[in-house]
Amino acid sequence: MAFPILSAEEAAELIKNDDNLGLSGFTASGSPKVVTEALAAKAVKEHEAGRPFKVNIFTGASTNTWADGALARANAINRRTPYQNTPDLRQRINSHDAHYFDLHLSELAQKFRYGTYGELDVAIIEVAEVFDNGDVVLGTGVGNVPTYASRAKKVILELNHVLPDSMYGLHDIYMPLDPPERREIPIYKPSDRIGEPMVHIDPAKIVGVVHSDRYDGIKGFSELDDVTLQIGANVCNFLLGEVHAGRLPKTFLPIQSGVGNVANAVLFGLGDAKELPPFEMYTEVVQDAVIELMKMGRCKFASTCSLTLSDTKEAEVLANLDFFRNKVVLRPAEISNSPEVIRRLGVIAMNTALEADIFGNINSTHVVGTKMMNGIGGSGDFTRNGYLSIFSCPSVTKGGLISNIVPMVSHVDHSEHSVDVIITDQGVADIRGLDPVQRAERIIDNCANPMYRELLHDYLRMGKGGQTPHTLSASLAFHTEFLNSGDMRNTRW
Ligand code: 0RQ
Repeated sequence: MAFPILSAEEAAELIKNDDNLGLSGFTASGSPKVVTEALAAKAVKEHEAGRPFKVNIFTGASTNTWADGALARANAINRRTPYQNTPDLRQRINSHDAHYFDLHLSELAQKFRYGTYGELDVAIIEVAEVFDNGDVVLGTGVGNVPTYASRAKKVILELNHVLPDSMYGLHDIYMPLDPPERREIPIYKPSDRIGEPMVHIDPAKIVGVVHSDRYDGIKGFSELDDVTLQIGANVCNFLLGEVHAGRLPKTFLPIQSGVGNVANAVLFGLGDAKELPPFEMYTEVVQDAVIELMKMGRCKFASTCSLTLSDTKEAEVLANLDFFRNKVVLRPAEISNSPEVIRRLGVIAMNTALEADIFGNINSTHVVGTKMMNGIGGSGDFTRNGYLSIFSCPSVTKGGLISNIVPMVSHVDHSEHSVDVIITDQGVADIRGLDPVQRAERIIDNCANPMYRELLHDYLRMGKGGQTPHTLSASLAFHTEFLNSGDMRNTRW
């Protein structure tokens, strides 16, 4: 090996207070594991010695308990973007200990290259293999590695021994030129390869290699229940209707599916819906369900930024890469989430809402309008540019205390202009071509839980005109009632 072997602690010593760090990986997969954990321990010691120590963390998406988790527990994160989902970091963000800005995932790499966030001091990159000329084979997630590796002043590699050498060939690494030289990204079908299997890193920048041997640490999903099963069935019926009506080609279009339990359930629904043809995915995360769909022959191919798999599923896939090799390609986030490619391929975008309002606006990020949950992630990249943009969620949460269909969302991530269809366990509201009042009637009748329908209809009737008849003084009454009594059903107009 041409590069020094370092312990995680020695690598952490190379990182200074207020450094900008670029981490590999995407939605936990392929994120660093041991250097960040050692960095958190260093931060604790620095704090105990009365010295400030915080770093700015730029990633592909969320990371893991040894990166975001450990650093947040050590209160060692200053700036953070573009997406996160660890409970400890969530708490730091909501108490303003960590300054998080929520960003469309497709944008971060180019914003870094444009110089928006300053220089990158250190990139910490998990790899499956490293060659003496600086070429590396990445692991289960790509994220923004090509940009971080090219921009960082120093690169620390985590050579993860659970990743087999046969990872070679799964990745398609491509970095677009920046304006005004940018050309089209030449992807015309999900399986097109336009780049190279490895990332080239200037060997002079590689300051050391640290050994690790951990899976990505992603938990399994909640068991499917009646509600999530019904949402999955409703999504499939809707898509089937679109094929029958000729609005979707019989050969189907590539699918994107978001993160979380609801998205996982929707994917399982697609496995059962044998009337729909086998499909391809142009997506950013491949969750456990997709692996099952590939084994069943339902999913023919997935272009993705990461294999976001629970540890048991990750071990299974890594042990059977020959089966998956011609079914998966892993791309950088700015390519997997490229608005240009998503629009060209005609992607069916399927994401999850925390809440939707009766006029079609979506909140995917802020609990009761204030507390950050995870972030917008790639949902905006896909929703705004998809052929068909679908949002799903249960009609109620917390046993009915919260209605996920509300008069006005308490935070807007996706506006009515980008949303085509809303689906809950109650049914489907296809809101294409409807004016705001027509949309509201359809969403209330088809998607709201019966225990909230009358309240929502009354709200709509209360409006005194205008194209979107809100009663501004009452538009957030569901939320204020929940904060007051803990039950939105107590709302009175
Ligand atoms: O909380 O765990 O305490 O019970 O929110 O809800 O129903 O389990 O849903 O796991 O599918 O996640 C939007 C968060 C949904 C996710 C979100 C509470 C609920 C529960 C989770 P508990 P569920 P899921 C691709 C695209 C944004 C990013 C995105 C997400 C918890 O899908 O982060 O789509 N999406 N990226 O009880 C208060 C409400 C609530 C609520 C649910 N209205 N008010 N709490 N909850 N609705 C991937 C990437 O971009 C990387």
